[in-house]
Amino acid sequence: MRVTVLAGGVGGARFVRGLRAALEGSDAEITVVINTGDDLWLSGVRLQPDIDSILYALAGVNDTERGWGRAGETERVSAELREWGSGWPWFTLGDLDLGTHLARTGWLREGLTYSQIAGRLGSRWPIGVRLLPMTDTEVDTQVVVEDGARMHFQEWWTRHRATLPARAFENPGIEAAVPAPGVVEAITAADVVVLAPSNPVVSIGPILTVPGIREALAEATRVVGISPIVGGKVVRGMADACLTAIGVETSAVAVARHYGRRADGGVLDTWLVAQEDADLAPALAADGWDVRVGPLWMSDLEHSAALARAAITL
Ligand code: GDP
Ligand code: FO1
Ligand code: CA
Repeated sequence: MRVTVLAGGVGGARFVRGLRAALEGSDAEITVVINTGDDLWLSGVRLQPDIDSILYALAGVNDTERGWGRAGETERVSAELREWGSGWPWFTLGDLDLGTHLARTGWLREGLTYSQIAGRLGSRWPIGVRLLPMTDTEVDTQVVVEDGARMHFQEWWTRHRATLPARAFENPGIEAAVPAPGVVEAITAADVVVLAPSNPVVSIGPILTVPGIREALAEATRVVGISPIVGGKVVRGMADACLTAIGVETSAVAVARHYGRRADGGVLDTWLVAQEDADLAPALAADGWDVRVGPLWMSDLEHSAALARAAITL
């Protein structure tokens, strides 16, 4: 069986860990197409937060409490960078994490592409999953705020904690980008493609905006989406601020409609919602949706695996 997941960072990582556990012992192939809109240059190194979140989580070296970076991290270099006035004082580059950024930046300078680098990063630990960036082109997400000013997504998200009212999320240059090698094939050849319960706007959004990815999804065998919204709330994080900015209500139904059914030119065949949102299912079903109720709380590996099982056996 071949399963391809479109994913952002933490929500994506939890789901993919569950999927790997659910398929353990089988000869299934798992590919994750990861958002690179969060990526940035800082203090001369390239960061790829969503790729690193998934890599670290699959390797079991992630900081599970903080939700980003490495477990057992120290911050000596970051303190020095602050003294030098390099980088952003509100954005911490941990020492172990910096090792990843230095290695990546070194490989970039040697001429490797981001997808080749993802392959190298993924080969350090036996993660059992193929990691692919959505594209090899740098198309960082920018946020347009109320007075028309724009800033990097990380400044809006991490510095301002998504509190500045946003007008739009943009990925300048994305119209000229192409999917990274292997992405289209991973989508069209999969038995099932899963849209992880990731941020629909700034994690799944950029992936779907890369020219060629929606077209690939149109040819996919089956596409299942999992709601990141449970009972009208984001399970974790600030995705509601992103949804509000693009005029989408924070509800499992509104997010489904935002993605759309493949039969109507959207990207999904099936939408998985939580028990808490079961009462919303009939409204979607009346519009032709195949909507199912599933175990949407990924509170631990067991629950993540149960969700993954539900998503791929529908
Ligand atoms: P980020 O890149 O680190 O922000 O992570 P993602 O974009 O991959 O995922 C963020 C989304 O994951 C948030 O909008 C959460 O609502 C969702 N999420 C986190 N944990 C869970 C969970 O246990 N169940 C579901 N259904 N969604 C979750
Ligand atoms: N998030 C924070 O809230 N504060 C930080 O200092 C921070 C540093 C950081 C460094 C590397 C990295 O890969 C991620 C980092 N994050 C930090 C998380 C990240 O900014 C966002 O949560 C994601 O990009 C949203 O998915
Ligand atoms: Ca992200």
